[in-house]
Amino acid sequence: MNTSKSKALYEKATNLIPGGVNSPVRAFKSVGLDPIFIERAEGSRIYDVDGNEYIDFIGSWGPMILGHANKEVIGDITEIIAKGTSYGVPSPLEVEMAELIVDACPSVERVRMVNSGTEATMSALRVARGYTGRDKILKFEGCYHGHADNLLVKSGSGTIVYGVPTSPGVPAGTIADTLVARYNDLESVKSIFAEHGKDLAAVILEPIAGNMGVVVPKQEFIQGLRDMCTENGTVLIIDEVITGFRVAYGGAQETLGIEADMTCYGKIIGGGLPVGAYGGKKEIMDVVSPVGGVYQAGTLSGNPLAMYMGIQQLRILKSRPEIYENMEKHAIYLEEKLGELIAKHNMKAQTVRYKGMICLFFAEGDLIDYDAVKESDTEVYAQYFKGMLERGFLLPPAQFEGMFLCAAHTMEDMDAYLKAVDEVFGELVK
Ligand code: KE4
Repeated sequence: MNTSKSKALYEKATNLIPGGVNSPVRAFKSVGLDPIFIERAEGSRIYDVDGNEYIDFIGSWGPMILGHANKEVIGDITEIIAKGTSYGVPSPLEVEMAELIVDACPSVERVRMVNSGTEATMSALRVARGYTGRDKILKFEGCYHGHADNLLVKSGSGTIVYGVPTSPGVPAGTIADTLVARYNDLESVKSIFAEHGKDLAAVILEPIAGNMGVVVPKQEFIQGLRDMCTENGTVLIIDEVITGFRVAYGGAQETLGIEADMTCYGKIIGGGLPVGAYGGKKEIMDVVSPVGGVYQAGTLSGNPLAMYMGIQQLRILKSRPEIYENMEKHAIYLEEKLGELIAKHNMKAQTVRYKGMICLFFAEGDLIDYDAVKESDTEVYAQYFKGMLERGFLLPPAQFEGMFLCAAHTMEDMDAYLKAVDEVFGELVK
């Protein structure tokens, strides 16, 4: 397939932008290819600058749940733009967005808009620390909550408790209060609470771990976290940047039947424009400036365009529950048919699915935590990605990301994907 224009753009971009991309995963490094550059997208289709068409399973990593360039989401955006694009003073659209989020999630009584998921989680942790007067936070190995310094932490060698930075430039002091436990391992959490419980400001977790591919929480793990946070006065922050409005309109808190103290959002609530939000119980959020002393601010927070696109998207999702039913139906179909293809080709692979979220892992075993999923064969994934790209399917260029389905995908898209998988599996060097 011809990718000459992408290659020329990439060559130019790498002399202007680190790695030629504005977010590392877009560089296709994990799959050993040069990235394609996108010209346009519509519905479930995306087109690169060389005119190649793909069925898109990245969906901008989540925001495009209704498909690209959805005319109902776009609505009257040009009229909104004509009114001005940013005021620096409150506007009605911010109130409407806040109302939609508060109505959608019972545990969110107050919400603050920011400009990315990173800002949301970074701010939520500061609020939790300000509210509790405590410093320590607990995250889980394999979960990603954006690139704030105190969250770029992985478990230390052997000692699962105190983390080590996952990135240069993160001072040891910044992560000295970040503890790390194993996802789905309540015992690893109990021992941390036993030693640090009264110093723990917050526990933050992905309710379904979308940055390990798709890893599903055990119900007792989630409930155990909730109980331990309640007993210790620790703020339970559920990071719904991926799952919010994706697994259900009420997010993972609805489907898991769990109530957070604070919730973080991003992606879907912006309809494809830059956005994030954090919210929670009134008692906690009242510490946020200008009500309380915890400072957090943003020039473009609540930007009218992002609010408008997000409101349009949320209104459609709220009014059409069949969107979630259809995405789950597609995911179940893929789970079933991929299982058949894995058996047919005797692949060391499996799918993990939660509602409409699904990941094809080239791994065996019980994929319940990072130690398990990191055994995936990323080389085979790279071959699968390449083979699918050449057949017109754009998958996440990394094994540890799930496929993002959207309302614009059809059963024909699913069958076309499966037909291509059958061919690619037949070619793979296992
Ligand atoms: P952003 O700052 O990228 O808007 O959100 C950070 C974030 C927070 N929490 C969760 C659970 C997330 O998944 C993310 C960001 N997700 C990645 C992909 N899994 C974004 C893609 C990228 O980094 O380019």
